[in-house]
Amino acid sequence: MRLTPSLAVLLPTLLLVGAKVPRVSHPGSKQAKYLAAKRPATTDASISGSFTGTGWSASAPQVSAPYENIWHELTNDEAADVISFLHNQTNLNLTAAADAGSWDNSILRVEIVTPNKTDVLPFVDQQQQKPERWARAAIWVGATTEPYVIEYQVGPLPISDNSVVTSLDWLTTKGTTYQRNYDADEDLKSEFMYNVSASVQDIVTDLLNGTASGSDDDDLDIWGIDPLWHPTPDTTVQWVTFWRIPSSIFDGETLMPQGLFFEVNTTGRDPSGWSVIGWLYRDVYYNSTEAFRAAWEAGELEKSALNLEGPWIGTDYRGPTTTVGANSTMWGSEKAPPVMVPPSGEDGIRYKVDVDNKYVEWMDFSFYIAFRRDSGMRLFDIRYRGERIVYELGLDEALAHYAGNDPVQSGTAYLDTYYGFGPYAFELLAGYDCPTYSTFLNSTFHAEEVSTTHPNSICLFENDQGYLIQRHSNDAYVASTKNIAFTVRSASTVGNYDYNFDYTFYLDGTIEIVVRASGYIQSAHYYGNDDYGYHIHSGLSGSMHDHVLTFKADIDILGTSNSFANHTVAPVTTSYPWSHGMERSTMKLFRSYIDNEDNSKLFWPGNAHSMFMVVNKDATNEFGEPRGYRIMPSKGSGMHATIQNSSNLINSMNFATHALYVTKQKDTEPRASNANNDYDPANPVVDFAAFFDGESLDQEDLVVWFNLGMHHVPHTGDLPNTVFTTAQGSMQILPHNYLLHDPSRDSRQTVRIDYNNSGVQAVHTFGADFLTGLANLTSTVPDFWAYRGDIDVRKFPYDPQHPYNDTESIV
Ligand SMILES: [Cu+2]
Repeated sequence: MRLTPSLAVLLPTLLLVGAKVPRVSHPGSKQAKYLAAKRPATTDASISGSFTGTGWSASAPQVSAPYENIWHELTNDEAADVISFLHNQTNLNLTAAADAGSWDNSILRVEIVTPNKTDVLPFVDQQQQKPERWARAAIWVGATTEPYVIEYQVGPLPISDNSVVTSLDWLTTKGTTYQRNYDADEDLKSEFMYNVSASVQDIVTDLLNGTASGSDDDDLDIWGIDPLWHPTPDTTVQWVTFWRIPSSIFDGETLMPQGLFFEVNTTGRDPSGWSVIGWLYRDVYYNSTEAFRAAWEAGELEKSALNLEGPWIGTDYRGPTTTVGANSTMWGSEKAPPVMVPPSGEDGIRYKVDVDNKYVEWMDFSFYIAFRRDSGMRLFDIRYRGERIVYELGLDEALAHYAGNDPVQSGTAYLDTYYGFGPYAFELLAGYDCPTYSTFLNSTFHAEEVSTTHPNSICLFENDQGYLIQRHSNDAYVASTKNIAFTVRSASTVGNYDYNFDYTFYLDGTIEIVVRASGYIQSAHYYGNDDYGYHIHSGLSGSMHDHVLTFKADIDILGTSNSFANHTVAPVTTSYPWSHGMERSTMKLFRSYIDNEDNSKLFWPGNAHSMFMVVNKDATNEFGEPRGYRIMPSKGSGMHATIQNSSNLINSMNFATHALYVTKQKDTEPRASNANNDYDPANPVVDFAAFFDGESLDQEDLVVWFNLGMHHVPHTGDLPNTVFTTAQGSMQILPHNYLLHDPSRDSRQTVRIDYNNSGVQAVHTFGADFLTGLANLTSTVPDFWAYRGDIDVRKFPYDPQHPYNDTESIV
């Protein structure tokens, strides 16, 4: 997603010097973010419990994890040690990140190397040696005419005489983590573009009624395509356009494109060699600034409608008087809506948490939570009734590929792990993002030698799904079972867009993965682009784009020897011994396996007529059916990218060509992409296509990769923000002949009422407790003033006496 200037202001420590980062922040958009100073709370804190430094423990009963969370992100102390150790490696010639310029070498980020599955399972399952803990470090190498990013691994941890800095190339498909950075001098490029704008300031003023000069007084911003283009391997070009900078708190810059574009050649690191290639206005291309100026001076340029700031970009309540279209009838909307009420006290909480190990138990499920800078929250070792069913579950990449008749929309294809989901997983707002009675956990990432903690950025809660999981009735009884589910949630605001991630566990053994999108769309200036979206405001097109979010689901069914079954229902014409020789048109179930990676790039079949399952052929149930877990779209129909062979991403979107994939698990293929791919998409560090090399999938350790998302063609209902109700997709992983009956029968939250014409004869509640007493509704009102933002801890130079000397807050 586009990172807007005002967001960049929120996270100054993320502006990695010299790295490819959000375009230069504009001072004009800064001031509004600091309006909300701390004030006294309007209510008492509604969350009981205490802030422990590792998480908000709420009142959840404690449990001790069966083993330590070996996937846990680096602690602040580990990060400090790794950074210090790297600085001791004189051959790296590192400059402290706080002092580094684009021609220095510096540490971009440090993170844990997720331990190899083949090392973890002997430790977890057979109490063998614990896997060594290693860090990975992304180093920005700027002191060269061909700057690059490279990753190393550092360890083992804790740092000792045995620790080394060594190659991480084994985690790539390219054979090296080396990745060229063609956008190293971004600040200079911005300055160059402002100078280009200044050279035609009279035209910009006339057409756009604004100024983009890089000064505090600007009302226009300049940015464009992502990633950059290379018409030849040795050249770098980029199209940019003008955007209006909001003056209010609402950072809706991506709703205000102005319709004037220019292309620059920014090859090399010497700005004196950079040049303007051409201009575009109202679909007319001018091959030089002089040609563009001549057309303007000749009066040939008709003015387009501008996208100007107004209440329409704000998300505040507007009231019925400003409602466009039919009159609003939201009678009573000022009244508090129904709320979920927390069970009273610790006794009412039905899950257990080991906060330090981010380990959770709910009903028949247990799992560990980990967090990554690139991809955010992940779950490990998900067990159901004591058996592992998913070893790893998490996001791997998020693609947002745009299209348009203008070069900026056509050239936009965000790979969001480049920006990272971790840095933008801000604190969740209790009572809104999650129920006030949730348990909240923190997340931490380490970038630019600063450790940032987002308190309360992961929440855990149980809630009633609002519909039953089971019911049946007749003229003698009614039986119903409540559909209570448990959700782990985080949300990341990656620039203009907000992604909400849910992992929800159900009483029938199902796990649901849900992604929802909200926030500001990136729009296009409206001119001649009816084939690329709808006309949604005076000068605005809702620029069409595909969201494809790739998830990894390493499913293990009763061990790691598994197969991938395809059971298809299909029409047949057949006769039977009893059909007197007559053929009947009917259907059958056809069973097969996808037994090789040559055939394991899959689409969801039309009419959903195939069932895909990970099964264990050697673990059949007593009826001879292999036990397994099925994977199937829940909300939406699954997803893959419309665009194939993307001109923008080239070899870096091979995870988005199909709806789902199955591969043999390899320690060297832990992720479908790499955050550094975006630096040079033609030469990705990890090319997902390379995972498919004809290996057997028959009773092997399998990984399923699936895509969620949507074909997003924004309409007027996306203004001012896209809404979660429709912008969502989900996948279910559900038991399939896994147990011998529906396991939700084992929940006591079931009632059976026997009745006849005389009335109720018996009520069966199966030992379930019922709420008593009065609900404390005040406790459901969130303490808005308790919102704390993030905590940065500079690690180099590290001063343990003043660990919070670099604290930044987002409020
Ligand atoms: Cu969208």
